Amino acid sequence: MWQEDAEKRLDSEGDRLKKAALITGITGQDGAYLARLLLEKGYEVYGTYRRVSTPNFWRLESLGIFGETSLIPVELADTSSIMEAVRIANPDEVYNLGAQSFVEASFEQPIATADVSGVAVTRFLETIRQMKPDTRFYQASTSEMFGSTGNYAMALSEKDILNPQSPYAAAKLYGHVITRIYRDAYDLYASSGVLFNHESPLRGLEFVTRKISNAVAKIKLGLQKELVLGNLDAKRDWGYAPEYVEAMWLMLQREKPDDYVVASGEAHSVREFVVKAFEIAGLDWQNYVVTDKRFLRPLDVDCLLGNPSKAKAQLGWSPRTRFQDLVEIMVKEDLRRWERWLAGERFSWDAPNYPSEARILTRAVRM
Ligand code: NAP
Ligand code: F7E
Repeated sequence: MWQEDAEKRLDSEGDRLKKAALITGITGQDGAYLARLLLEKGYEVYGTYRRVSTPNFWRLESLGIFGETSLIPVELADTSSIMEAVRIANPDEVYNLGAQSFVEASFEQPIATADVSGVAVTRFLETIRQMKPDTRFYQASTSEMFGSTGNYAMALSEKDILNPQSPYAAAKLYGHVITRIYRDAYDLYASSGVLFNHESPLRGLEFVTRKISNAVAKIKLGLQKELVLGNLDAKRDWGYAPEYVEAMWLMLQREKPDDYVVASGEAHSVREFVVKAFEIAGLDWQNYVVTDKRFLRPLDVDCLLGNPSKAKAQLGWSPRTRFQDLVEIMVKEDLRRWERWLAGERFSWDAPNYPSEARILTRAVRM
């Protein structure tokens, strides 16, 4: 099957008709938006998902692209499954978005996080180096690598010091550095995007923005009574995820690989997000929000503010959706979902029902 896939991308002269991209973590927020973008650009899109008892394809379904991509089971802790994915997809571009991405969970599972979010980057780079060294590689690095600066006004750029404060950020720093090392040592085309927080209605419910927008919608509709949060003073530079995946693609279209900060250039506190979200629903946040130290982290980054000047100058990328609009998009979408749920509609994530046209490529299919 995978050989047929590779052949379909060749014309009669043996030249490529379509570029192929392999996205790890296609079931996550960024993976789903990036898959849609690359499909729109005419790519053959392969995505990796985890083999679990109930796979998680709701984001692909909600973007209407579930049957449009080829899905390959990959466990990032397992080198052989990564090699198999590269063999199947034979990619021109790899976007390594798969990771244990929740900072709080990294304090509970530091070793698994180090493996999946850190060491797995070397598994990929080494696979590419040995199997397909002309592949362009994107690594999902993060603003968390900067850690706290103690200076709320400091907009961080590619040149600033990296000082991680969580097992997640430490794992990502390893992935960031090893990407640069493979670029310099083996002349691989490997770029890292140092992305600041980016959110959307497809954000996981454990992250603070979606936790807030979902709670506001449920409170408004009488389905929830209160919202329990941790550190309301933390500040983040929040942007809109569909715009951030454009920057990933732009990075791999440059002549030479490099690292880029991608950010909105504005920082707001969790409290500001809360106030705005409740305001959009016509509610006073003070009647519903409580704090609990359960949601405080052993170490938290107090403020992250990014300076995307290099991405603007070299990639021609700029953020378009401002903070107020982002909050509105998220609250309105969660309100719409819960209204539909109250009207009796059930979603794919309530009762998975995957369309039969989905092309799930397994070892068995390849035989
Ligand atoms: P996400 O929604 O948490 O998605 C993570 C993806 O990784 C999911 O598809 C997940 O699969 C997959 N994954 C996790 N563990 C895996 C494993 N052991 N083997 C195979 N796949 C595994 O994250 P996101 O927000 O889209 O972020 C994408 C990437 O950018 C991540 O690497 C993240 O660390 C990084 N990043 C994110 C932000 C942000 O603000 N969103 C900012 C900077 C960097 P399941 O669906 O099965 O869980
Ligand atoms: O927390 C505070 C929390 O979990 C943001 C990931 O995508 O972006 C994300 O990491 C802030 C923190 O995102 C709650 O303490 C308060 O200060 O939404 P978050 P994050 O940790 O910034 C970076 C760039 C990534 O790379 C990561 O993969 O909000 N906060 N109360 C809370 N956070 C959560 N989750 N839940 C609360 O109740």
